[in-house]
Amino acid sequence: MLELYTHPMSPCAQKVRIVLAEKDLPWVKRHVELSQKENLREEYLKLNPLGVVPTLVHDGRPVIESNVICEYLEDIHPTPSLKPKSHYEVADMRLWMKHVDTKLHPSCGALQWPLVMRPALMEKTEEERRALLEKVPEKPRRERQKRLVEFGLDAPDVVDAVHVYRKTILHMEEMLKAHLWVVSDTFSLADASLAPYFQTILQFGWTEMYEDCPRVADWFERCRARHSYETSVACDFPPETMADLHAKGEQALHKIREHMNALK
Ligand SMILES: N[C@@H](CCC(=O)N[C@@H](CS)C(=O)NCC(=O)O)C(=O)O
Repeated sequence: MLELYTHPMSPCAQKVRIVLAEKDLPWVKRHVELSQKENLREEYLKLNPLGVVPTLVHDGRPVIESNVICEYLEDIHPTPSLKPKSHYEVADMRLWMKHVDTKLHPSCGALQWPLVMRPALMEKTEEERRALLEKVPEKPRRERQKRLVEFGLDAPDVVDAVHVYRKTILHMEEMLKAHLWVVSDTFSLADASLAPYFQTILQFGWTEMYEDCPRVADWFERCRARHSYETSVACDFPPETMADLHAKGEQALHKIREHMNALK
């Protein structure tokens, strides 16, 4: 039995849900309310000491870190395969997954936090907010979240995040000249890892980030057209949620543009 501790807007949980759907694996949803910091509760920290989603529990044993979970699912259910054929392409796939985990993911957090998490935390008293943030286990993440709560879109992390996104998109555009998907002609864990980070761009109405990259636009359309994307990501973004997120994204669009233009 597979259980997944997840949140609909978490891109690293979306990544795992895409992989579960691609492999048509049944799983039980355990919702973790991130805006209420349920991820920092003691019972959850016993499963995932880093206090983040996703966590996969397989027959009672936790597996953490979305990339590790994806490879674990690939290992236990190799068919249909989400690994390219050659060893070189597998290495390339892992490099993309690493890039997503270490660069794109924190960047996505820096863009989402001021618009989504910060308002929820601002409803708490300053004391409650501080106490919650102090509980974040890893120092770099804790400090980043504190900056994003204090400075919102003016935090230095936001400009860096836009630059990471743009450089990633330009790199993908180059790679997609050679093959249909990011590392080869077949959809792999690299595509499953990247796609959710484009949902963030879409939901906030910032698609001009890739409008000069037709191959990336086409790649994302093809990701969205997959059954796995529809049932694991798009289904959690009904029109009223999209409208709300669009409105939030619109407030930030001038900043996103400003940071994109600074790169030109
Ligand atoms: N490297 C981790 C990152 C997990 C992560 O940052 N998850 C976010 C949601 S996408 C989270 O749970 N954030 C809660 C928090 O930071 O308080 C993974 O890939 O699983």
